[in-house]
Amino acid sequence: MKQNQNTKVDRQDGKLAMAHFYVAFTALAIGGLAGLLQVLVRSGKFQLPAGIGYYQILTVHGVVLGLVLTTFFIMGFQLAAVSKTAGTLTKKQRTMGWIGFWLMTAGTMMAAVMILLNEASVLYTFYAPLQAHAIYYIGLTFVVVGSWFDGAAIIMKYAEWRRNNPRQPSPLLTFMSLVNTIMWIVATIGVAATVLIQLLPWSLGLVETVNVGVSRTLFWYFGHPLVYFWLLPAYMGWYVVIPRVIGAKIFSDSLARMSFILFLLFSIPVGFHHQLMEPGIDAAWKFLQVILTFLVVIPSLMTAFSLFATFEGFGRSKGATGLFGWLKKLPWGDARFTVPFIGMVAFIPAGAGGIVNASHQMNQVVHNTIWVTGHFHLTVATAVVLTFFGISYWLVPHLTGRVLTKAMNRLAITQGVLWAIGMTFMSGAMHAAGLLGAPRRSSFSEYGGAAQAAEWIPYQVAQAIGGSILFLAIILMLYIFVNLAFMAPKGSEEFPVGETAENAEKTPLVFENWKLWLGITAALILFAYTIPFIDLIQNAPPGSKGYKLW
Ligand code: HAS
Repeated sequence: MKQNQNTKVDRQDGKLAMAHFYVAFTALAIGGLAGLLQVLVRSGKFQLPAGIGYYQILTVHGVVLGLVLTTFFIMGFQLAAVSKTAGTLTKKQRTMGWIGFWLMTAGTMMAAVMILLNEASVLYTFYAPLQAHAIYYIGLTFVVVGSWFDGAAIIMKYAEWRRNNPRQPSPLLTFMSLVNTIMWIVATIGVAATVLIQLLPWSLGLVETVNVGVSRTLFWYFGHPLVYFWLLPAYMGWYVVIPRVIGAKIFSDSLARMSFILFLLFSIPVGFHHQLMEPGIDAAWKFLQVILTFLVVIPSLMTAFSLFATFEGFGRSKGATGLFGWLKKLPWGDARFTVPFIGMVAFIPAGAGGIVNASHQMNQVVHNTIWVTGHFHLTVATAVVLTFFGISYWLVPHLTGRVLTKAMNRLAITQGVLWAIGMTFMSGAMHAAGLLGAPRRSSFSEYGGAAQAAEWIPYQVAQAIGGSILFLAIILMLYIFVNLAFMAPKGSEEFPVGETAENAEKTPLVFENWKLWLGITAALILFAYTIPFIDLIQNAPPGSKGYKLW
């Protein structure tokens, strides 16, 4: 489909997206500082001042980076992408977006205050029986409900576009934003259920106990699609933006849509792969969800295939020869390409690690070790976040009417390279220490004796070195963000939207058949979860009274 490359995101829509980015990058500053403190504490060479607890800092880090930075960035990016490709938001749609933004911001403040008061040191997964102050749960509910308002704006724009353009495939970026939004809404029903039906009444003292198995299962019903909610906007950048940045075409519009639909279908009924070591869930259901997990790997393999095809096709069109000759033809001096590319390279070992995690027997080796922390620092904290940074390098100046100068572009590449070095140390050491059995989510002092800890000290030091380099990279990123938002020279920066290769097949309309896709999604969820939930509720442990959710 032909895109008008010169269309700019409307100024009002740009303000809405930028509001989301201000919160996202403030979260990066706070969460990054908490991360630095954590690796220093884990190295055993530093103690937190003023009675601040390790779990308090860990909660700040996880909530602020894993939930706040991501949700605000993603919603801001998707709103801008929809406005660019499906047209300026109507007043009603924009108002929905603003309501969403303010609800999410209010919720974030509520949760943040509770964490700072040490009333909610329950980590970003807030598993029962850890209990937080009710205001923390209410705050998180506001964040989720706010994101639904943002999502409603995206859905409304898509519906309007389809009405005005019958029997035509929607613009690819709009389609992708819509799929990610639908997946998010379906997934957040799980977390909303555990918070509103279980955790909040329990925290308010209305009930005495909680069915922990049910609450963890509802959390992971949400928790795995959550990681794809982070990933899909990065894939939007890889499929649609990167081809335009390097001067190539999108390999196949249909393949891109197909992979997004597969994520919608298979990302939700797989939460048990986070619970493989837990009692209360029959092994047969775990096995089924492991199979479904391997199915959700397929769209990532399709993405890798498509990206290799785009890069190789482009390189060969420029005269590249040999197996990897195309690598030399890529625009290494352009931060909009190089920084997300580092993310793609990181995603190869990251994905392989995910496959290890999902393999039931191997999960016994790595579960609850710091290997898992290493895994998610390569996935979300490198592949995804570096792509978000790469997007910011052109999107922020596009929205603020400024340009990415040569000096900022150089600094941005330095930022990406520093990130790669820091993360190689930090995540590499986490993977290695995890294989030696080092636990995750625990501070140095809780390792159970110096002799045991001694084995892991070199790895803790490597993590501290890596974490400190990463913190430098965060400072650079924040500096570049402030420059692009407020100081860079005025001008016009392109919003790059790729076009499909001329010889690609026509996109079939079946991808827009939501009755079909939502129907299959619902059927798979019901199949994978109904009986296990009945089991968990009927066979709740002794001590649960009356209604077995508590
Ligand atoms: Fe995961 C735990 C399985 C992907 C995030 N994961 C986590 C946790 C997080 C997380 C946050 O089965 C911890 C949760 C907690 O707090 O407990 N994960 C997987 C699998 C995948 C996977 C099978 N995870 C992700 C992504 C994440 C993420 C994406 C965030 C964005 N994960 C697990 C499991 C656990 C888990 C278990 C529980 C562990 C436990 O025991 O607790 C797959 O989706 C991965 C598929 C990916 C690929 C890679 C494709 C490569 C591409 C790049 C192409 C590169 C190019 C450049 C073209 C198959 C697309 C080429 C250039 C050259 C020069 C070569």
